[in-house]
Amino acid sequence: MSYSYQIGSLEQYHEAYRKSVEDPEGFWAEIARTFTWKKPWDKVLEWNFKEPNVKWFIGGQLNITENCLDRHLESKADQPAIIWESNDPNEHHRVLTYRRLHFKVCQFAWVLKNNGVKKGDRVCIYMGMVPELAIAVLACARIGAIHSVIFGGFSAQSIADRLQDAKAEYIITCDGAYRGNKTIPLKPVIDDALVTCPFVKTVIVHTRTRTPVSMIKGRDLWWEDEINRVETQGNPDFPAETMDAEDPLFILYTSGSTGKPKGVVHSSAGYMIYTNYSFVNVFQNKPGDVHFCTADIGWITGHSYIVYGPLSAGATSLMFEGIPTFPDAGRFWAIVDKYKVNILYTAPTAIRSLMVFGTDFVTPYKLDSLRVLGTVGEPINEEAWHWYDEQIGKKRCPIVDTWWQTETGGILISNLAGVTPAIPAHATLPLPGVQPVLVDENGKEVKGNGVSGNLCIKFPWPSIIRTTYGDHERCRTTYFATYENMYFTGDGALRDEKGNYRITGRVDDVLNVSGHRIGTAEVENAINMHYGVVESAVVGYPHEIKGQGIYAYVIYSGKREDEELIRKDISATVSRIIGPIAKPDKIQFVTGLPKTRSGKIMRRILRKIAEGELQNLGDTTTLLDPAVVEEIKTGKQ
Ligand code: 6R9
Repeated sequence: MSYSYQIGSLEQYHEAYRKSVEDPEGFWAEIARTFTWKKPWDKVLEWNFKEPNVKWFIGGQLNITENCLDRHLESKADQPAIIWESNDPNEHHRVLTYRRLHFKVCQFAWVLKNNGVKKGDRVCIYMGMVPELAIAVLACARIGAIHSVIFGGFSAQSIADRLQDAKAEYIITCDGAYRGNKTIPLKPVIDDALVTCPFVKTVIVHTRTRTPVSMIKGRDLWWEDEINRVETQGNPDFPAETMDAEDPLFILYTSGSTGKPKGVVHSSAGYMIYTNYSFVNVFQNKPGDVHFCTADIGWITGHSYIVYGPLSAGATSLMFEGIPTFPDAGRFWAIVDKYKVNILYTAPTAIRSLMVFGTDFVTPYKLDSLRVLGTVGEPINEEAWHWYDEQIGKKRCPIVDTWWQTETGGILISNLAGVTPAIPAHATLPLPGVQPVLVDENGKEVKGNGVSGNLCIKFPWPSIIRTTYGDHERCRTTYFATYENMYFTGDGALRDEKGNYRITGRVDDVLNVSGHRIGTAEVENAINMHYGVVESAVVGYPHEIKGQGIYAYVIYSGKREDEELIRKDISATVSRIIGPIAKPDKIQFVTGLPKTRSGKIMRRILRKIAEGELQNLGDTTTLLDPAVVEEIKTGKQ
């Protein structure tokens, strides 16, 4: 399949962009027509950002898995859909052709049906990076159930919060997962979560590590037994459920500036079309390419650019179970050579962590199959950009710096590989269909070039967030109420003289640690749960590898005979409440926090101290007690 809407030149980009702004409905309808629909749409778009209410392809019916699987069976049945590389390089890899993946997804859709899962039910998926994770996701979509994948690094408490919020009655998990030289328990974490979630009816457990797990009669089932049951039923094809274009496809929880993570809801048709369109154009995928996105499917990047984007485009997606430094820091490059990877998509934090090991781990590999490199998740610093360009791309592979968010579903601002110019550390230009604007603090649009402001989008694109699960008002206030008639991203940006965007990072209280979004309020809540903690304030600070590190100021009431031990205790509490990804990098004990007279913590000051900018703290006269600042400065970690 070649894609009629793949942009091949700078002129074509400008032409597509112009059309997408002048006639968005005509533009997206032309692309949407190339997909498989059960019933065509009546109207392309209806929207307002006030409520908000955005609907694309109204009246259309489809199933995303027919577009990701069935429609490729005629010409690509034997082409690899998913290539899976295990954590252990000596363990046999697996290849699932489109025929095989279709078969497996249908089989597991039967398993879900046999266990009572129906259209609209929420199914929580907590698994390692095994092919069965992709199979489970697609089987949910086939049956019309709403999947909610939770990253394997979240704690039992975080899982319980999400299960309760989504009212999910079904869980798919693994006994455990392999990551580097560790075996991570998964089912035991689910067991802990279920203590407070008695409404969960069924847990299906896939065997990966075969570590001992408890299996409760009447609730827990082995994946393999359930597949055997389907096999004895004769394995018929599973007819894909008819979904309305706007039926929810999945929920994915993400952090915001308030304490509780939000369940971002994406639609069936708009999400499919936009992830496909952005995949095809940003990475310039060609038939036969091997696309390696190193993200975990527990994050939006994995949803959009391991599963739905590549598969809807009939591409080959490489899925990797392990970590970049096991068995050594050359693992990514070994995988590139082993499978002749053409497109590599990873995060700046991974690049920085590998740079530290030097080029000894790169030089043994040819890397000559690579054609396109990509980055995502956080701003990339120029040093990492150049290392990636020189050492990995050998200066012959365009780097796409892709800016987007869980809420946007797909890449919104990025250069298109080899088609539009790359600029180090710049996401550059919006994709067709995306209308970014910069606004000042008063909400006024900053026009022209060579300016900066808060990044908003003023027109809907097909994969825009539809709601936050169970709380539409929260969606409105978080994204659509800050500036009238605009979607507010939470990021700041610069627009250079030529109109290229450079994303500077979050302007709200959201941290980006190793490309993972973590709310400061979430971490504070967890720290405050620790015995002896009176109050805390969390800020980010520049971290060489992680991009941002977590710095916590803690007022502790108990005795602090062994401060190091208490720090470890507090970290253990955060790990228990949120998960290891949210553990503070630094904890400083203080006796007070800088507060305004109205009781608000002055984070600006705490941020400066954490950054080591002790001289330049700005105005502290409005503080209730300016003396605490001196104390905090002296005790800086
Ligand atoms: C896809 C993803 C979203 C936040 C976003 C921004 C940051 C992502 C970026 C980038 C600079 C890039 N971000 N890509 N910043 N340049 N190319 O990461 O989604 O986990 O929701 O995070 O990540 O701050 O607002 P998500």
